[in-house]
Amino acid sequence: MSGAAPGPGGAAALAARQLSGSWTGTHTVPAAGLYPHQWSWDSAFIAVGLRHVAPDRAMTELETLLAAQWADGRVPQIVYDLARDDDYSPGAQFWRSRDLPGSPAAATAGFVQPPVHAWAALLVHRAAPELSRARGFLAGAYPRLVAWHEYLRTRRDRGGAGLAAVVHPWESGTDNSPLWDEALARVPDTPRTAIRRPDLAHAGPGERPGAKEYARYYWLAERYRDHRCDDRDQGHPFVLEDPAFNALWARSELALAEMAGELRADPRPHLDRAGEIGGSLERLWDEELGLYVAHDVVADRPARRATVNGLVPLVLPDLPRARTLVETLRGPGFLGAGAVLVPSYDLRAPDADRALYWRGPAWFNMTWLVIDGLRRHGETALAAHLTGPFVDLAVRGGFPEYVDPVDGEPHGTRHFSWTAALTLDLAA
Ligand code: 9YW
Repeated sequence: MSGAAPGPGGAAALAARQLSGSWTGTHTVPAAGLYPHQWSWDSAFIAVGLRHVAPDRAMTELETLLAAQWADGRVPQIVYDLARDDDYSPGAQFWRSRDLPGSPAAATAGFVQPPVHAWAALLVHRAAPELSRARGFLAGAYPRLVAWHEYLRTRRDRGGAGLAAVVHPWESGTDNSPLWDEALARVPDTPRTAIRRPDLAHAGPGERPGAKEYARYYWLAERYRDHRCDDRDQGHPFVLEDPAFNALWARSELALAEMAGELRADPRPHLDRAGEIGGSLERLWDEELGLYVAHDVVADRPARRATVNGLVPLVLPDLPRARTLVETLRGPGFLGAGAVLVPSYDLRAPDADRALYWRGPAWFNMTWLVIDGLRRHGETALAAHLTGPFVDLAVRGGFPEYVDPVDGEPHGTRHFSWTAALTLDLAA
């Protein structure tokens, strides 16, 4: 990497400008071109950054997403902009969500993404409490967020252990993570839908999942859609408990407790729930790897891969495993491998690839979560050690989607909104 990076003030200004360019009036696109709609967990991270410069937009961002909530409480993975339906696949035509009972007026995907929203909403509220109160932001968001978490509790505890399961790799937000390999291998690669890959116009094939993976992604999405997205399909072949998804759920449950206090509602059910999810996470602990792994509910066995998903539980306070997680983070598979940001996958693994999507590159949202967790557990020096390269590589790379964790080379699309938003958060 060459060239001088601007100072922190410059980084924040560039990030803010980047986000303004991707604002549609109701939400921010993750990246014009590659991702032209509204994505669920992207909007949460984007709101976290926007709160510093445009809290009104941060509130609108989350309100737009929550307005697309389904009657069963799910907050959808994608809210489609119908004017752009050909630009991303699978699109609104694939899901035909509006044909399903209980779907919102907006056209959406049937899947969900990690529940970071309550945490984000609380941060947004705190950044501008007067605006938030005047607008009724929390009062409007809280019941919707409670319903979202209820959906996870009542419809997604497929393993019966108090954890929410994902039914597709896309739901984890970490699409081709090695955590999903074994389970995905039992999914047929014979979808009926013709697969289009508009993504390959915006990122190289060596930076995106392959054709075989896409075939399986589509087959699995068809199966879920054809069962009316109702979560009752006992034969669904892909049901996994992800440590990152569940840790974020618990962290968001703690945020709901704070919101409840603010709204004079009872925080205790949320605190209890957060404690229960945190307790259930124990089931995902892997002593030998020194981090959390996923659990394959269908095969009833762990998916034993060392990924950044297994470090994300650091965001939880009172985590008995925090010290071991920090050691693993410092260890030879992650920062000890010469990485300056947190790799998505243990770099010693024979199939790790520092350019390939969720199989090695560092993603800015995951590093931001780890930084938050490090601060929470008093590891401020290590948090600061990650923050410098975070801002530097984000700005130098033109807010890339992900980077080589060792040499910082940018990969995927540029002008990626959560990279800009979280840069804004760290540089603000
Ligand atoms: C895709 C929008 C989404 C993120 C996911 C990321 C990617 C979509 O982009 O998925 O086409 O693969 O994996 O986490 O929400 O930014």
